[in-house]
Amino acid sequence: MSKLDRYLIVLGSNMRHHRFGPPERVLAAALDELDKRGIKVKRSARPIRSAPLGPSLRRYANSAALVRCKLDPAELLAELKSVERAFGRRSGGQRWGSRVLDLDLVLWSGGAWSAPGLTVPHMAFRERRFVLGPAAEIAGDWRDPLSGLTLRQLNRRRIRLESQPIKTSNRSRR
Ligand code: A4P
Ligand code: MG
Repeated sequence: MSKLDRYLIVLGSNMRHHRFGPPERVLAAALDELDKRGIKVKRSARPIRSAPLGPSLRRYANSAALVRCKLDPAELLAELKSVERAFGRRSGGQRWGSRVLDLDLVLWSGGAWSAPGLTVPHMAFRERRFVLGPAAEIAGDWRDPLSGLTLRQLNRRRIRLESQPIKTSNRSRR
């Protein structure tokens, strides 16, 4: 039997789907679709609502899932993109514009992967509340291979940084 790889995927949606309804339902339907395609969902986080990062005006629903499958990271990304398309996501348009479904590959049990069009760990995941919150909920002990920190530690550090008062120098005060 071939060994299954483990992945942490982060899901986002900030548009209704004509059949599934509001963003939270879109995320639940996307998890069902992954399962049907042999990407077995072992755990999933409660969806959170988050303010949009970037130009979009609509709030997001975000979640994270721990999955197992036989695919390597490039094959899994191709499958994630196929699911996005099946949910009506169109390519092109404004960067970070509204989307019915976004599936990002954040961590892989094999460590780091770098190829044109795919970088794992996901480049921006360490700074994002809507990634670290759900990710730490389901996989707090998973260690980021680059920083050596667990998802729980990265999430705590992010909360600490965000709760620090903004320092202003005397000169810039008016
Ligand atoms: N790509 C490279 N590495 C990866 C990876 N690890 N996982 C490439 C997924 N994709 C990866 O992604 C653009 C290209 O990144 C892909 O073609 C893939 O080859 P995309 O999903 O087509 O487009 P995108 O999502 O708009 O681009 P980008 O820059 O990856 O955006 P992000 O980082 O996904 O952020 N605000 C809130 N509150 N919640 C959100 O979920 N998401 C975004 C998009 C912006 N603001 C948000 C949220
Ligand atoms: Mg994406």
